[in-house]
Amino acid sequence: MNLLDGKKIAADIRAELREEVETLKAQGKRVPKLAVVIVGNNPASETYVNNKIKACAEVGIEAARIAYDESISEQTLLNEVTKLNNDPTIDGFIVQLPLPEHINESAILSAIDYRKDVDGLTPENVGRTVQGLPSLVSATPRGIRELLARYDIQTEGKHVVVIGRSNIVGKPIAMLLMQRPYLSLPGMSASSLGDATVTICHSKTRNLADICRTADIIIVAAGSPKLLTADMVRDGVVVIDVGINRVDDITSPRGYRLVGDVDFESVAPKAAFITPVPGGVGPMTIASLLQNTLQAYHS
Ligand code: BQF
Repeated sequence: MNLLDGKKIAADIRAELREEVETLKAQGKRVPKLAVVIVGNNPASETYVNNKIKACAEVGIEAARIAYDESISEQTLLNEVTKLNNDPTIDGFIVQLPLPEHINESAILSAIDYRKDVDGLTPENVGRTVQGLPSLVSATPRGIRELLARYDIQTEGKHVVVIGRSNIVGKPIAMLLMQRPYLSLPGMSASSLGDATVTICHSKTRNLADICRTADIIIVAAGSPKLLTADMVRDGVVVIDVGINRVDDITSPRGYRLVGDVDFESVAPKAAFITPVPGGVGPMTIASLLQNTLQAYHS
């Protein structure tokens, strides 16, 4: 078993981005700037936003945190989006998800100018990604691609099973890995990835275990601890665990610990490569957000 060390690869990417930003500065150009909009006080969201702002600081990207109370109206949030769309000092921005129940997430996402949509979630960017056109790709799928590429894991002709059908992870990673590689996107070191045969599974899929046992690569993004167990995988499988679940743990200082969607202990011995949680896909997601911010700056 080999670990796919997202923590290390993400640090490598941040170092590369830092060089790029240093070069811009040395050329007397302005520094890229990201804005992060956060609504309410979900503790997990606070942590994620802090991770993003800290990563910006490390690479020299300017970051603005724009916080709103839980009670903000959809219209006020739409106005904030319009303001950021029209602010020439902002290269890219994200609206941290999930949003409170009373706000229509898709209305907010659709209002974001696709050129500043560094989360890659607007209909424009999703459509362009599906068509293999230059686009800002959703950060987690971009990170997964980057991780596979940097470990020289090929996908041509491979059977990739994706568990989870979200707009943020499941759907876009399936599209990207199925794509013809010559249609792949600029700024990605992942140009050889693609050409996979992809099966997308979800909570209503029958015979999930049988399908998984035919997979060369399994990407689990279901949000369910220990969903993938050893009996569901064959020897030599590559496993990408996108799950970030908090489980109670009285021995941990915070009272919880993070686990993925994979029963790591039983699956890892059978896997050729596997991502840990924490330290796998999560840090790659943050690094990809920074890459997207540089991409938006240059376009
Ligand atoms: C790590 C996210 C679910 C819903 C909304 C590093 C992150 C997580 C883990 C992180 C996530 C998950 C983010 C680790 C951002 C990834 O060391 O393993 C970083 O900050 N993430 C998010 O912004 O929104 C989410 C998961």
